[in-house]
Amino acid sequence: MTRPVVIEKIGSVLLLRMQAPPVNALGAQLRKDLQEAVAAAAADPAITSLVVTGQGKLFSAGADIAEFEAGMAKPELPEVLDTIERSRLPVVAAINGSALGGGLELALVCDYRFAARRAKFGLPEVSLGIIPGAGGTQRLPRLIDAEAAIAMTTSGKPVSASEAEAFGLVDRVFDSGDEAVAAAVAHAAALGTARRTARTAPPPALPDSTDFVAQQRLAITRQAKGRDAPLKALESVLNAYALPLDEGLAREAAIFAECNSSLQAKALQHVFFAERQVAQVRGMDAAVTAHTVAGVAVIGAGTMGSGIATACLQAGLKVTLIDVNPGSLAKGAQAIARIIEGNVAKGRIDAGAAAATLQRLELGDSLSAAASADLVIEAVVENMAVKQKVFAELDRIAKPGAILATNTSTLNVDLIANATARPHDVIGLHFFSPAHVMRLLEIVRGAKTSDQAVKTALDLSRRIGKVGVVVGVCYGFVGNRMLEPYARDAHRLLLEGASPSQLDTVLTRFGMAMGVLSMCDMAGNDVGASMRRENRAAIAHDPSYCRMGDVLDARGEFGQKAGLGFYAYAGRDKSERLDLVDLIAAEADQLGIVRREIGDEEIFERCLYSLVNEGCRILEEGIAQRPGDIDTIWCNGYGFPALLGGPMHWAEAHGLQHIHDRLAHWRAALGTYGEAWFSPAASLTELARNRGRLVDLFPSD
Ligand code: T1G
Repeated sequence: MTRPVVIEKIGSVLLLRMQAPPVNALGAQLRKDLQEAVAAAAADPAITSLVVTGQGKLFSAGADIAEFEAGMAKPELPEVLDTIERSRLPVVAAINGSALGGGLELALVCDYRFAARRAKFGLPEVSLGIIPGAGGTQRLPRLIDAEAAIAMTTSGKPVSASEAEAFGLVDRVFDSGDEAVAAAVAHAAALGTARRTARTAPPPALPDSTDFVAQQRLAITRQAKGRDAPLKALESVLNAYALPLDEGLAREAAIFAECNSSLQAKALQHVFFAERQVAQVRGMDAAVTAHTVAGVAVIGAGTMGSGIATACLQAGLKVTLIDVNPGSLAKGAQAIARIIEGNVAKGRIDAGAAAATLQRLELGDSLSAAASADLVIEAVVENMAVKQKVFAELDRIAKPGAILATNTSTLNVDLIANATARPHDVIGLHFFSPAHVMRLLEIVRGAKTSDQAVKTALDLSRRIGKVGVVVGVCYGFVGNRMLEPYARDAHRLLLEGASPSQLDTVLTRFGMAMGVLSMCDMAGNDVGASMRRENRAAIAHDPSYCRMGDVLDARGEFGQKAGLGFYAYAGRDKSERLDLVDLIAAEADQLGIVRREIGDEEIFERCLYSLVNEGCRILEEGIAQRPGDIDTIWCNGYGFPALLGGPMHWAEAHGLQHIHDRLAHWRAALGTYGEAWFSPAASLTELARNRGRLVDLFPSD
């Protein structure tokens, strides 16, 4: 077994190379080997200095997050770093790639930091609900100015090697990791015995301005959006300016432990691993290779089509945007150019890169332009007959082996696939609007979809910067299927007496990025109505089903794009509609629904417990592989707070039994409507009865 630390003696310098693929996480064995190597070197008079570096694309991604839940084995990272910092041997860090979290903290106990230009430097701990726990909040302020130290620690955002050099965090930058290692060894060999660490640095000072701290706290509170860790990180960093190093380190360790035992940390760490686990697809041949995708054809130049084309272009792919309507094609091409040129204005890319990106875009006014594409993504109107016609045509035109994908958001992918003679090459790629921004991609595996098509879709999603989650075929797949009961009950509560702002306020106060009725107005009440028309059979038994959405659609009040929907819109300003109450009351009267005072708790329970209940059904049917997949979908596509870990993780923490009992309560309390929609899922009933956990029924691996 390869040791995670490879030791090489170069003259009087000992080169310690961390080798723990894929990210040199500072796991138990690596920590132990590092500590032993440093102690042994310090005891060897022939060794005068050390160089530490990483093997592979990263220096180190920090502590092994998988150890947090179980508790860290000895020696813990702070102890190992203390050994290095107190050793008689000066150390040069040769930072071959990104140094994140504990990886940066390791570099901070070294005397010099030589970096490769590609390296990034960050303390992302706050995005895991914790703070740096191995000295980052105490040693960084002793090296760089307060503003930069506070920004890095409380935002979690990484900085580039050139920024780090400008801050004084890095001493020299090299074009490659190997150059950094060679220079580090040469520099280390020339070093005397004096150490240059946080222990020898003068105590740091805050800027003179009296309200510096208050301003920082205000800005961080605003950015934190309910997360506790950024303010905890600030509290710890400020100790660096008030306490001696060892006291500051002790306080940091205490704050770290407090954060790490919090619900927020458990939720955010769950989301971290859930997002990475989605790539493991059960039952898929592990040896299958993806189809090579160099050229993509996108059918339909509307909002979704041009967004999808932009996402592919920005990832370096050649794209042919196709639309039989010349006006739509021109509009789509303009929309793409606007986004790409907008990135130049925002300083994200330079003009040259923008021009090169747009040069990879071709336009086509007939499906035949898709003939040479490796992947075709259809984004035409959400109508089964239209999609089947397009796929039958594509079947004739597209080259053998090309993957044919549909961007349908609800329709049966198997029925679309059956319009071709190659259903094994057909797959659903459900993007979310705006498609060049939203990270989520639902990959819909049809009954006949091949493993190669699934693998190709997973690789594409990673390539275009998306989180691709493989789901099965049913109405609305995972995301939209769970949105149905959540939105249905919000619409019903309107008829029963709640107001749009009351509803949306309860949900945004809970942490949703947007209230469900504001979401309907943003997506378009016409879109919601046309989806319901396609699904009429399943909802016909309930005349109140999203009634107000259909009424607004019939009145042309589609929402934001029409200036009127559940709210009134003047540009970006949104306001309550006074006339809506009468409209709703009239519909309720027609449906025989008696209006009453609705409490916030009722809204909370009915909307969110319905969401969770549908999630359980989806797991029972195997439409989603594991609860974490549902959490990844809802956190990345529907604005469910990652701070709560996603709907299924949250439900577990909130209490599955309680959710079950309250659903049963509403089933009884809401008469026929309750009977129709509030029956607890079988798995929820079972888990409530035996006080089980979701993973008992739906294992994560
Ligand atoms: N611990 C354990 N596993 C990790 C890991 C980590 N720190 N980082 C990545 N992995 C796994 C990941 O689960 C995946 O596994 C594989 O590595 C590749 O990752 C004391 C307490 C480094 C930018 O927050 O941001 O230090 O799915 O798919 O897209 O103060 O991973 O293959 O089985 O993400 O190239 C702070 C977290 C820790 C960095 C690479 N560090 N990692 O991205 O690959 S807390 C972080 C990342 C800490 C100290 C504290 C990214 C990456 P699998 P990947 P990638």
